[in-house]
Amino acid sequence: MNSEIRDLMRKFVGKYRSMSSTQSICIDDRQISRLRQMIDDARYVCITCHVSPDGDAVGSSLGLAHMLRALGKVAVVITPDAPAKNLMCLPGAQDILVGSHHPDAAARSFMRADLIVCLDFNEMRRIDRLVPMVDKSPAARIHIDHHLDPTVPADLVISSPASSSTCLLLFQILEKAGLACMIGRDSATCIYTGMMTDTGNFSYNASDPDIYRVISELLGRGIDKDEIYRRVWFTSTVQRMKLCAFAILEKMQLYPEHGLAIISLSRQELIEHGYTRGDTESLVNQPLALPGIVWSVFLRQDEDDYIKVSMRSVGDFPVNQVCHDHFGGGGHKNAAGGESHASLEDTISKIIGLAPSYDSYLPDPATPKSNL
Ligand SMILES: [Mn+2]
Repeated sequence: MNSEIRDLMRKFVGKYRSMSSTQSICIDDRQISRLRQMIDDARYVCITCHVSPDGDAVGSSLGLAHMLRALGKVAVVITPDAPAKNLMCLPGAQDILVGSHHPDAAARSFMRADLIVCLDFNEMRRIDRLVPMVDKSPAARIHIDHHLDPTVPADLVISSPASSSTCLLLFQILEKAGLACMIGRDSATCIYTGMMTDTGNFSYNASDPDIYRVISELLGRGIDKDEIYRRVWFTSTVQRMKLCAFAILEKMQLYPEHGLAIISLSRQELIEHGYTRGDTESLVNQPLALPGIVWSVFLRQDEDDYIKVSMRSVGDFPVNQVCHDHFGGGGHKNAAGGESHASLEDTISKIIGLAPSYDSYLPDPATPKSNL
């Protein structure tokens, strides 16, 4: 090979190698050895995650539990309330101790634990009824999460808001701690689930090349990724399909001048359609498929005086700012949430009223983005 070509190749490989490492997280080596020490010292580990646990919360909790059991530890996953039905197919999901169903057993378990691992939440109030139980426990505590502004009190905090999922972060941490060899098929299945659900099946927040290296590691452990997708993600019920169809057909309001779409569902409408938790999951993303819509709002009236506000956006539109400034919430630039205690009508009027003040974030139609 002549030297000119060799130089060119070196340059090319160097360029892409440096690009690929830009988003990979940096975890402090001291944190990793502390984590390893805490795991080695523990015999009875409780793992907990946020209320209304999603794929990432359940996936990371079960993924870690399987790994710890392979190490010979007792590992108990305790969730504040029951996970959505589609997650119950995950290996070990049937053994989850649900705090709302078995509060006494949950409290006893936390008291017995010598280590508690808190996964996928940034504030204690996110574990709802489990807060006093965890607070009372004498166990050492590890907190691993990817949400912004973590405030969970713990002996070891590993926070990485740049990570697309807690599951991805967990795998990278276990790998660094020399424990990847203890991750078997069941653990890998659970970890893959959270990586998949938190990125909409790798359709957003999924440009970190390390995601795909980790997927390849998980595939190597025998996971059936297509089956996980089908069972966990691409599964529905007649009620859910009809509710989402109704929401889009009858309840979607478009304000193209502000790049805005609003979908709202009242308490009454939810009841009429036999709503169960998880049925409106990812509905908020749908309007973003429309040309010119960069900001999507979904309002769900869970109680007469409580509306769950969810927002998604594309590009530079900062929905975390909208949620923070007006709905007592926050999140990421393109995915955020908050709440409203006004009526549904008043909440919609409020959003329409504040929309013009965010027009400066709309993409400039005179300078359309270049093609891919
Ligand atoms: Mn998550």
